[in-house]
Amino acid sequence: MAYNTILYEVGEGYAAITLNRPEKLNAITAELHGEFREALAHVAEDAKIRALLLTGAGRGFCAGQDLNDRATAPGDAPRDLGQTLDTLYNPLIRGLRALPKPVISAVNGVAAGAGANLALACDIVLAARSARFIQAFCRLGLVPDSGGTYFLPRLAGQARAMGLALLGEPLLAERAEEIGLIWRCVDDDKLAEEARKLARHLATQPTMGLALTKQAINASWANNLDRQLDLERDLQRVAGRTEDYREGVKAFLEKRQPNFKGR
Ligand code: LHQ
Repeated sequence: MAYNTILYEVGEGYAAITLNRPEKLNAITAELHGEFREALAHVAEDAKIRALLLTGAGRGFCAGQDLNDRATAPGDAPRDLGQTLDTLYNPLIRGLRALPKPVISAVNGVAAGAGANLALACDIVLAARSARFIQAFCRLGLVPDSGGTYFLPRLAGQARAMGLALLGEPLLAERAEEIGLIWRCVDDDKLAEEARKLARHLATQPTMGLALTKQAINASWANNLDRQLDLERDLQRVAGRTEDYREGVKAFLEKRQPNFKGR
């Protein structure tokens, strides 16, 4: 598929979406939103795609909203940013969280504003050692969006969430790993291969089981233990009916590697 602002590639069981406005550090425009949405719909629909990899072209991952789209002349009525979130950013974040396939972000460089939180919305976040995360919203008088106020305190704790959001200082990838904001930081020249390796691996795994696991872990934030135990019961019931569960047990008993089909 040919797009203007993203690259979309499919191979070895996974799809890769590369934000592709490198001269603007992959800042997000309305066009990019539209193309991303379309690509995500393909990923969701195609059963042969069993994992998604998200990364950026060039030296940045994503610098958030393209601020050129947001310039206003004196006397202009203020833009309704709530509507922008309702129609563009929130559906994107919800779409990634709800995608019944694992999503990896490979943060190849700076991730700022909505770009940082887009990365954090993914299930597994890998980052290049030179990458940095910036909650740039406070520099503009804005509130962290795209899930920032949800992810930051949950992943890194209240004190760090407040510091990051109120100060807007860059957080280096190594430190992001140390404080549990991301899964792993790797050397810059290893990022692309590590990310593809992970995507290839996840694409061979029991996709339904992974999707249900993702659902359960994401739901846990809003549940007490009782409700979570009930949810685990319900989801395990579904997982226990998959072909992959049957294959997993059979392969174990036959002392061989399982051949999961994602069903
Ligand atoms: C950019 C951008 C950018 C346009 C770099 N836009 N061109 C907001 C409003 C509406 C609704 C929804 O939600 C949001 C959420 C948000 O995302 S608000 C936060 C928006 N992002 C930012 O405030 C980050 C702005 N960028 C920066 O602070 C720096 O560019 C960072 C720290 C990311 C990188 O710094 P450098 O490595 O020094 O690169 P640079 O600043 O030289 O940028 C390279 C080019 O990219 C440059 O263009 P130029 O034509 O001069 O070479 C920048 O203007 C352009 N660029 N971010 N968001």
